[in-house]
Amino acid sequence: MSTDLNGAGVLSALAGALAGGGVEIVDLSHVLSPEIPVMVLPPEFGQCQPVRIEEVSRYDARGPAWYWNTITLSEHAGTHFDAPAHWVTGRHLAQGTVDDLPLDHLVAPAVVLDFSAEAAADEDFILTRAHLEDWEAANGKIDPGCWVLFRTDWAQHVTTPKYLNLREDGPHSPGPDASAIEFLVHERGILGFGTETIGTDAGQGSHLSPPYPAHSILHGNGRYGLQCLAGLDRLPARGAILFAAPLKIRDGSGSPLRVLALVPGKGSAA
Ligand code: 23J
Ligand code: MN
Repeated sequence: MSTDLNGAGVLSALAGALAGGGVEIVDLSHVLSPEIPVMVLPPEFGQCQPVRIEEVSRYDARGPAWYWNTITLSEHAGTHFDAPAHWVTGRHLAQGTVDDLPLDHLVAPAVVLDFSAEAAADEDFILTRAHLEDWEAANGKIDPGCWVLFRTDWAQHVTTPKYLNLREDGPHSPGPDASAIEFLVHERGILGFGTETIGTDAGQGSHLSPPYPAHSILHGNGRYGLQCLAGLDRLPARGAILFAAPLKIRDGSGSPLRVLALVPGKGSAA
């Protein structure tokens, strides 16, 4: 890795690599539409509203030369960011809402943990500390300050009932247990944890200890979540840089966003 470049040199090299294909951009976001599935909670709780898109005008009598829509969005609809204040464990933390996050947390490296085979074999696959230790033995240590992205290939189910996988006892999808998140937060110092599923927690995460361990432990420690990611199959295990900047909603608990990754391009030297 070159450490001999100053900031201007880094940016100039990046501009060249972007123009020349040495660095490519991968979109990790789903299309935000009324069809995208949203979180379903037990009936006694308030619910996430679906996305609404209402046309104001489209080159017609309502506006002859312009097209625009009014959108209605849950803070947790579609590909979205979870801030510490989303969870009760993070309610008193400084810089816990999306309008007041450290900017250097919004652009950060990512590692991608491919557990797609395990998730295909078991829709309730639980990621544990032992899995992370095995992953590190094969791929190297997870760096502090990075996003950990949990690849399950669940994004491919986004247009089908399998995405939420709702049954009488609630949703079924893979996710981490407390041992995995405690390891990542306390022993690896990660920035946040991203998933392809509807939440950072497993579908049956309410039955784990503590309930919803990813939300509880990540946010209680000032860490972030990303949900409903797509395109993780296009990222290297390490070396990507993520741009994940939520909307600046006053006191917002989270926000839909466009997540972009910079990755080495096909034409680039290793
Ligand atoms: C509210 C309550 C429970 C959960 C969630 C939201 C999410 O997964 C979310 O979108 O953050 S588990
Ligand atoms: Mn969320």
